[in-house]
Amino acid sequence: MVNITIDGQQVAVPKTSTVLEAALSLGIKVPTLCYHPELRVEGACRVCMVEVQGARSLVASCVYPVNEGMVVHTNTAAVREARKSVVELLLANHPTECLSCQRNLNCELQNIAADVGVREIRFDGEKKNYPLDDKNPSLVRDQNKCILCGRCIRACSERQGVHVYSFANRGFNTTVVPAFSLGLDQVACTFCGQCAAVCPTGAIVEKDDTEAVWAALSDPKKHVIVQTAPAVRVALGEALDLPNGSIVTGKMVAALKRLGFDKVFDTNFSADLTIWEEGSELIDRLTNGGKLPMITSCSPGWVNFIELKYPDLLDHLSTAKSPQQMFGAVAKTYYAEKAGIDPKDIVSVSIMPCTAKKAEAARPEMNSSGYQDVDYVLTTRELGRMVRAAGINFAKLTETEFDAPLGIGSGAGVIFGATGGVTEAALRTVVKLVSGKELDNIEFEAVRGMTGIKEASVQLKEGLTAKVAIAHTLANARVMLDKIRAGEADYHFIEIMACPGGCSGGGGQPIITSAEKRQKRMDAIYECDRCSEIRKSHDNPAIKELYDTWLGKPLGEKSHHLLHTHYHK
Ligand code: HC0
Repeated sequence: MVNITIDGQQVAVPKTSTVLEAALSLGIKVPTLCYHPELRVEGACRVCMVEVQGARSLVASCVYPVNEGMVVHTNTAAVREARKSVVELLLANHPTECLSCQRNLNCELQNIAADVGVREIRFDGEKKNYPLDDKNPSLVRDQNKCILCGRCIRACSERQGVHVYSFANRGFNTTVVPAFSLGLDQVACTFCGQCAAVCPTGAIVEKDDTEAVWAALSDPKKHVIVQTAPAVRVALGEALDLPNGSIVTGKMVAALKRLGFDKVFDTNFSADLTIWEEGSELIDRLTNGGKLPMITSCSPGWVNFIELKYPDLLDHLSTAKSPQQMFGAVAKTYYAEKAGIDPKDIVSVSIMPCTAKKAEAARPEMNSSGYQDVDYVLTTRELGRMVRAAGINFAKLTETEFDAPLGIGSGAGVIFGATGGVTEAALRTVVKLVSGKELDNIEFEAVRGMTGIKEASVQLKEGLTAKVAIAHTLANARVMLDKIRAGEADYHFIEIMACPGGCSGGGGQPIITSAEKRQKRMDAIYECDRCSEIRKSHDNPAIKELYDTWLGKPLGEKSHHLLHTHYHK
C-alpha cells in the first residue's frame, strides 16, 4: 500500500492505483470523459486534471500513478480553470443541438460542462460535417458528436473482441471509424450496442423506433401487442428516476397499458417455450449422436458474432429461435387464431434490453407467421422515453398483471436475463425430462455470478452427467469457440450471451458505468425468480395448453416450422 494525501485527507491505496482511483476511493468526484471503470485507461480527454505537489504541470489523474507521500489537490483555481478550458475546447467544435439530441439530459459532456461551470464557449471552432451512419437496423453513429474519448473502440475490442472501430486520420480530422470508413452495416458488427452503452455523448445511440410505435398505437385498425424481455423489468426504473435494481414489473405493465397497448405479454412465456424446444433438442443430440457441445442461440449479438467470425462452428448452435422470435411467431398464429384477429392487423412490439434484437427481428427468415413476426423492437431506454413523453407518473402507477395466456411465465423464464440463467432454466427442466424426477434444489449457484467463463457438471440421471459451460461478453465467447476449434471443449451444453452479465447488461439498457449497478440488476432478476409462483418452464400451464391444443409436441412439425431457424455463413 501507498500513503497519499488528497485535498488534506490521508488515504492508503494499493501501489498500482492511479490518482483518480485514490480520489474516487475517498468519494472525491473528479470529472472524467474517456475514463471508464471497466475499460483500459486512455488518458485522452484531459478533463480529470489535478495538481500534484512537485509535478511540473497539472496531470491527468486517470493515468498518473500514486507514490508514497504524494500530495494532491483536486480543487485549486488552476485545476478549475484547466478543466473548464478543456471542456470549452471540446464544445468549440461540438454540435450545440443538445435539446434535440437523444442523449439530452443524459450526456456526460453536458453534465460535466454544467459541473465545471461553463457559461460561455470562448473558442469558436470549426464544426465537423460527417454523414450519419444509420443504414443498419440497430445503431446510429454521428461522428459530429464524437469527442474522441475512444471508449467505443476499447469496449468493442477489449470487452467484445470484435474490433470494429479504430481511430483514423490526424489532428482536427481524427475520427473513429469502422474499417475503410464503411458503415456498420458493411463491416463485421454484431450490433450488440456495447459501444452505445459506453459512449459519453450522443455519438452512438440506438436507432429510435418510437415514432413508428406511436403511429401504430394511434391506428384504430391495429391490434397492438407487446412482449417485455426478462431484463427490462429490473432496469426500466432507472430510466424513470427509481433506484438502480428496482423491480418494476407491475408498473411496467401498467405503463404499457396506459400507452395504449391492447395486450401486454411477457417474453418469459416464450423463454419457457424455448426451454421445451432447446431442452428437447439437447436431449435428442445427447441420445441420437447430434453435434455437441450444443450452444444457445437466443442472444442475437452472439448469433451475429458466430456467423461472422466462426461460421465453421454454426452446426453447434441450437436451431431454436430466441424467445423474442418464438413469441413473434406464436403471437401472429396461435394467439391470432385464439383471439379471432387477422394477423395482418396485429402489430407486434417487443421491449428489449438489447440493440441487436432490432436486427434479429428484421432478419428476412423471421416471418414464419407469413408476416414479419416481430414488427418493432424498442430498447429499455426507448420505452423510458415513451413513458416520459406520455406524462405518466411511473412511480405512482398501480401494479398490473400481464395478460393471459402469452403473459404467463415462470421464474426459469425470468432468469434468462442474467448470465447462466438459460443454463439454469434448462437444467431445471432437462433433469425432469431425462430422469422423470423433479429436482429438490432448483437453484444452481455454480452457474451464477459474473465470472467470465463458468463450468459445472450436473447429474441428469443415474449414469448420465452433463458438463455445461457459460460465457458472457463476446471476448469470452471467442475463448470458448477457440477451445471448440482446438477440440478441447468436452462440454455438452454451452450458454453464450453477448453482453456483460447477460441481458441485464445489454446495450439497450439505461446507461450505467459500474459493475456494481449491473450486479444489482442481476440480484433483482434472481429475486423475481424467487417470488414467482411457477419456477420451472415445464410447470407453465400456458405452455402445456399451447402444446396440447395446437403445437403438438416439442420438435414436432409445427414447432419446426414456427420455432426453429437456420443461420447464415
Ligand atoms: Fe434477453 Fe432473451 S434473455 S436474449 O438477454 O433467450 O435481449 O432480457 O429477451 O429473446 O427471454 C434480451 C433479456 C431476452 C430473448 C429471453 C433469451
